[in-house]
Amino acid sequence: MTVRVGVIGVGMIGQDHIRRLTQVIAGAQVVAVTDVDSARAEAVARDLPAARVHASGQEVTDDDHVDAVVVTSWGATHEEYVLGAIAAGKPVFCEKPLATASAACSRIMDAEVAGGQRLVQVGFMRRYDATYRALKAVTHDGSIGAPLLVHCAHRNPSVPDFYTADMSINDTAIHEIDLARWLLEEEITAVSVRTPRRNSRAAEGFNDPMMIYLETESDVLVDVEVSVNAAYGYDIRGEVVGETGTVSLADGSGVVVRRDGAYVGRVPADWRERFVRAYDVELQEWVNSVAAGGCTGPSSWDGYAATAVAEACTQALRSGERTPVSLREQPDFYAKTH
Ligand code: NAI
Ligand code: ISE
Repeated sequence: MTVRVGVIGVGMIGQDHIRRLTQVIAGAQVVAVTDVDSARAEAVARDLPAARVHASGQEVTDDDHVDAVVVTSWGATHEEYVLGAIAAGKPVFCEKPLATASAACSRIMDAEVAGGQRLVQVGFMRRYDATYRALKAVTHDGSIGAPLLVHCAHRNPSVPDFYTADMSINDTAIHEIDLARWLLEEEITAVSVRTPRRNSRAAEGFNDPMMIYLETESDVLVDVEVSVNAAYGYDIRGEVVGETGTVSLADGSGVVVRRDGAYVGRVPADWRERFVRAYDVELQEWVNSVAAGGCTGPSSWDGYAATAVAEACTQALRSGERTPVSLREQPDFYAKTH
């Protein structure tokens, strides 16, 4: 079966996912696209012989030729389109964050539960990255003892002018928030945020970098450095400290050149380069699950929990206080899927 996909929002990652749906992975065809920038949607569709251009996301979710929907518009618009796909009974792959407010994520969960079947997968692609999978395997195989601390760094070389400190949390650090839950297989119970001297490349009043501290149910402490003006490249780091050893992501995945008394490796330019294979695996598994009539991967609950933690971090950034995270009761519908 070929899964006919409609894509809502064809900016950077929308186009990258269309490329992989059409050129990299098997079993999918892009049959519809839309964007509030209609000229961009037209331009993208020119290279997609089977794709119609729709005037709105609602037209995509309602299109009878669309079997499944990919939502890659701005975070604040996700709720409307995910709810539209659920109402149409169609599987939907929604880029992170599931929504920018936990109340919106809650409404998505309620609609999905009422429909009686899982339809939503959230784009937390690090769960599909080979190095993070290896990190998780060692964390749980007993070889380093029980985890005590997790150190993370999430460095972007730069961000667009409209980026804000809140987005450093709900658009960037949200990856580590999900990662901590997935890696440690427990929820986050409290958060704190500290801000050092501002990077002079950041806009006035923009707290960059920042340090986020996440506390888990079993009292593991996760620290996350978020820097979005790091200049030198896209650098993602992670280390788990256990009772008797540590495990960390290795530097780079390419080669190291030794010459002239120095050794040099490559720092990825951006998330597309660093996580290219993770996105491929993620979307292939999504297409496979849709073709098989099911839904796997990060769920609406995972999207909700991550956004609820991000909200607590935003509050902690403003107040300077350690802030508890309060999650609603997990519906039975979402069996523990870590
Ligand atoms: P972008 O700004 O490059 O693209 C977004 C596109 O959506 C634009 O073309 C815009 O015109 C369109 N759009 C906005 N509102 C719309 C609406 N209501 N209906 C239809 N189209 C609309 O942004 P980018 O970087 O592609 O990010 C999009 C989403 O993907 C965000 O949620 C972002 O957090 C996520 N993302 C995830 C990544 C990951 O590593 N998993 C990497 C990059 C982005
Ligand atoms: C972007 O939206 C992503 O999701 C990238 O993975 C992340 O590294 C970047 O900071 C975000 O802006």
